[in-house]
Amino acid sequence: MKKKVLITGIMGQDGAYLAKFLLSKKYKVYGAYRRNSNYENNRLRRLGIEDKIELIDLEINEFTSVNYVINKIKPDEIYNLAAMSFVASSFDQPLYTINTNFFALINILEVMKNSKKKISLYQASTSEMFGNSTKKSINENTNFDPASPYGISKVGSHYLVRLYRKAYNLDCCSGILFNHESPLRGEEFVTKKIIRQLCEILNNKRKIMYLGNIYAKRDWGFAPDYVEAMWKMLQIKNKDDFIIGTGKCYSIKEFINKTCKYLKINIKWTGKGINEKCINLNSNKAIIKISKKFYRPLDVNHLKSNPLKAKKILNWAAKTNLSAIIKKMCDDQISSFN
Ligand code: NAP
Ligand code: F7E
Repeated sequence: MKKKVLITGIMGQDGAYLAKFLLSKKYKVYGAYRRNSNYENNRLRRLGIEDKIELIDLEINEFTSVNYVINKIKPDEIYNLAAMSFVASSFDQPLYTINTNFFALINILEVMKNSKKKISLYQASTSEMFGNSTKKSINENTNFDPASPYGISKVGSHYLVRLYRKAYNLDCCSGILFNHESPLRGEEFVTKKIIRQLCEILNNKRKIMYLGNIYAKRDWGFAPDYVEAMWKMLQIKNKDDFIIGTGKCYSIKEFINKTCKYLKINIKWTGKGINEKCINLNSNKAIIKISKKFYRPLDVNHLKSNPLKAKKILNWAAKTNLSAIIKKMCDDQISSFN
């Protein structure tokens, strides 16, 4: 019989890639979504899997809804990916963020605790839990120091999963994933924003883009590589938490330089701080300026993973480097204009 899986946040970047991956592993995929969303840019359709998934309307913050859906499907595995995932917005909507990212998980864990069937759970933890850790590279033993309501909501969830694993012997784990990007990345995240807006500038659809802190560094991987790591975590017998990343990090400015190189836009940087600008050498005009609007009340300046444990125990390592990710995202963006 086919294994059954329930994915919350199925309409998001990771939900879509994970669904595609699990279909290739012959799972019966149930996708939980919220009915009132706008699905113009339906990622499941973009991956050609929309018709292969059973979509289920689920209110993750309503215990009765979560209880009903899980007991009806009786999944073998649950991947809890639904979240208010945009760190900047979490400063404006702290309560909503904590409701979605923390309290909803209690509903799932409580249903699992009372279920006769053994269900395995994957929880989407994040490098944001480490905040401005002073460690040069982060592993599973690094202390948490979250720097946003988003980070705090995810630390809480991370500890909930550990608690239910230890106290009730539930088969659950958390993947501590560093930033991962793809052509399906949400428009608000910095990689997608940079690529979209630079492609628009190249195609004379836009004159200028505004960014915030371009000196923050991130460990960027490729989302399809990372969903495989999620699945691998649920296949091991003794559940544990794993860091998933590339082990390399780059600043936003370096990301821009690499993207401009791929798009063949000749640039130079001038000025400092809020007056820093990126000039297009062909037109001699500024194409990037800094705006305070995109600064966060508190930012995470440096994130680099040490994914050794995942390599040793899961035999998982990131396959796609940053230049390859930029190429895929730029090619997809350019083709969307045609
Ligand atoms: P995403 O594209 O923003 O997708 C999140 C999904 O959650 C969306 O489908 C969204 O629904 C859904 N959602 C948001 N609020 C909800 C609510 N109140 N009720 C039900 N569903 C809700 O995020 P992602 O990049 O795929 O990330 C997946 C998970 O991994 C998230 O938990 C994120 O926090 C975590 N994570 C991501 C990264 C990363 O770099 N991508 C790294 C570490 C951890 P709509 O489609 O209706 O908006
Ligand atoms: O910001 C800086 C910004 O929004 C990256 C989520 O998937 O990964 C993601 O969170 C950096 C930050 O991602 C702009 O200040 C500068 O330092 O792309 P981002 P994030 O905050 O790292 C983690 C692992 C998650 O778990 C999250 O769910 O870029 N930055 N200028 C900017 N960021 C944005 N969005 N827009 C700017 O204009």
